[in-house]
Amino acid sequence: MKKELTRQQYLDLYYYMRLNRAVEDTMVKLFRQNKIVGGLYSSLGQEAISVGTSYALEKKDWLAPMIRNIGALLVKGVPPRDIFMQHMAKYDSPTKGKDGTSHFGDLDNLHIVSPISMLGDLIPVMAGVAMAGRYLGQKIVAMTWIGDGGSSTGVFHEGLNFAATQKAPFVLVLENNLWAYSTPVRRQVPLENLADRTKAYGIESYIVDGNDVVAVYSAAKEAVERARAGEGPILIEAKTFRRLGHAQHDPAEYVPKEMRAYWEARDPITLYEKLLTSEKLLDASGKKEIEQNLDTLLAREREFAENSPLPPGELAETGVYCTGDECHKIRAKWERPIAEVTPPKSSVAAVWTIPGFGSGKGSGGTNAPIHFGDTQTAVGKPASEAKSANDGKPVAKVAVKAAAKKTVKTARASASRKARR
Ligand SMILES: Cc1ncc(C[n+]2csc(CCOP(=O)(O)OP(=O)(O)O)c2C)c(N)n1
Ligand SMILES: [Mg+2]
Repeated sequence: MKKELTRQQYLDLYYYMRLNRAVEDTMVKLFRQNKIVGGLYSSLGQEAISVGTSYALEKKDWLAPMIRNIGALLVKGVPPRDIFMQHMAKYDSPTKGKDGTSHFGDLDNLHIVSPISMLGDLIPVMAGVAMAGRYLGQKIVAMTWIGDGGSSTGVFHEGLNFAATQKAPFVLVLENNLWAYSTPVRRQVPLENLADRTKAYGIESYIVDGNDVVAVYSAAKEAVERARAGEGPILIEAKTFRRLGHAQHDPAEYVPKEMRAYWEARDPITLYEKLLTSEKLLDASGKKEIEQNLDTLLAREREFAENSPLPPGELAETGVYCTGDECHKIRAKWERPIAEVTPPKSSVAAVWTIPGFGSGKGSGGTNAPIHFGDTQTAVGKPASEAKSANDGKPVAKVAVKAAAKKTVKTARASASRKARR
């Protein structure tokens, strides 16, 4: 499964892991200065997972991060200042100061769906994004992450089963860091490998060392290619360890010292530096140059974030609820004829068919009082122009008229019943 990487790819993986760690280190400082307004979570020791998996995606692909996936945001192109400002609830932040953690996305440019706090809920959402991409013929892959704890939620199972039956081009990364808050994984799942859960959905899975960025990237690249080729969803279980507490407030004294020591000796960045040095891809001066670039970048980004104002009080009520077009436009657009994206032409095979389905006939052979969507009918004409086979009248109007006739009849019948009493 090991893929040959170019020199640039090796160095990119290193740069993004270092950037991931440096951004989070900066935020710890900001937190201790009381400048972070919400909770602060850490991906210390898990950087290889966020970076290695998201680096396997193409620009057009979609991702939805969870709390320990700042590395994936950076790889996708989110500038560090946005992450700082978001956590400081500044007015120039992606949510204009409405949120104090990482709940932001970018649907238009970077193709990032905002995190959802309810664990597991991003799975059906991203399965849906993957399916939407397929309907539109975009050949995209959607990716999200889940923890060992989150993999025991109902929606994890529902979502993965749904994605599997739909053969959605979707990659789910299960970060098994051995702890869900203070619960060790062994006390909540009777499995050694959480990847075994996929057997229940008939889908493929990989198990990787989550502290080996090349192994993570290679597995992710293969999974993304297979999902894109129409093989359906794939789960990657990355074995790792949560080095700090659940969030800044949690000293995690419940974690055995030997366990922590074992994993601290397997720091993904230190391990990768050793590999890059032995492969002659990085030397002391190259490392120094990267460190200086990161220092300069982060000093600039932090300064920008600190100088951004807090949101003006009078805007507290705005942007809370969707107000229609001035909030966001719904731009549903069929880029391919419906016939091409529904069985038998779509990549999801029809397992059964109903004769006449989609022709406007009900199962009894009469006109069905339904049509397909408001934009197009099954034959590609706007619904308002669709003619029923019988009398040439628009299908929807026939249904309305028939219903109106029935109401009149019922009203007459009850009036005559009343008169008889
Ligand atoms: C459905 C749901 N239940 C509980 C929580 C509260 N909660 C947030 S994070 C967390 C622990 C998650 O552990 P895990 O999935 O292993 O992720 P990790 O924190 O280790 O990255 C819990 C219980 C939640 N957000 N959503
Ligand atoms: Mg966990």
